[in-house]
Amino acid sequence: MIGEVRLPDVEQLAGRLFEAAEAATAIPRIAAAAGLDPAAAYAVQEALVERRLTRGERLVGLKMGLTSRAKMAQVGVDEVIWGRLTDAMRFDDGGSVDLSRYIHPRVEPEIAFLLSRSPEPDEPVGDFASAVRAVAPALELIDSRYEGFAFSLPDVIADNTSAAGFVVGPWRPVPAGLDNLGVLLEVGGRVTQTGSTAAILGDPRRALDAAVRLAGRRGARLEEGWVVLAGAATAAVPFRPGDHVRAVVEGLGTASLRAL
Ligand code: OOG
Ligand code: MG
Repeated sequence: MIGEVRLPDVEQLAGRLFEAAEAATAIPRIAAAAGLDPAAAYAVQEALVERRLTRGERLVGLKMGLTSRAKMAQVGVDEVIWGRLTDAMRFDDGGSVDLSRYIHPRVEPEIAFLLSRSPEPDEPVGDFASAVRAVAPALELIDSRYEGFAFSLPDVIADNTSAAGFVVGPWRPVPAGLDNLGVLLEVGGRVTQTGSTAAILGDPRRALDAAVRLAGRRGARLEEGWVVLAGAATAAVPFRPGDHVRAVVEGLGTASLRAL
């Protein structure tokens, strides 16, 4: 047993979420009926991502979620969460993505960190000069597998925190300060969201600390060469065919993606 859920249910729930993503078809929320608590929901997430690994995908990083008030308010969940990123989710900067593979995709601006080594599970890496090789502006494509893009905390954890895709802009050395950089999200050259890296737990470096600590608590270790997304500083916006989106982070540059 994990929480209220029998182990076989973890696999069954992971299977439902996996099929929903494969078929690009939303499903009803699962957590309340299955009695999922956050711990059991992380077990479902692990089993869900395991299905991707079984078909040949590779883990390439972690994403933090709900690290800003703007995001918490948008989805009505106010706890920091994390999910797993695989190589198949990554798109080239300036590239394009076929949106018919998704249910109700949204995009949001992110900050990405590139790990230069594997931090110890409880190590504070907030000063992180020794653990981070580079930083980059990034975009995340999120796509809840639940109807109406609506979920509880355990629902969204089980659904790999809505992870669907990401783009990393040019890497650059970590600047002295990361805690007050302007963030813009542009769609078709028009600014649709504005924010600051200060919105991300006060400083996006705290998101990295949280990644190490929260993932470590579930037995997941961050690896050298992995990408860590710090969580969006602004609300996400719908991503529609024909849209060209760009994240602009002051002093770091841009990352862009086109929707087909
Ligand atoms: C959950 C994922 C949150 C972020 O950056 O805060 C997230 C969602 O909004 O569906 O990726
Ligand atoms: Mg995100």
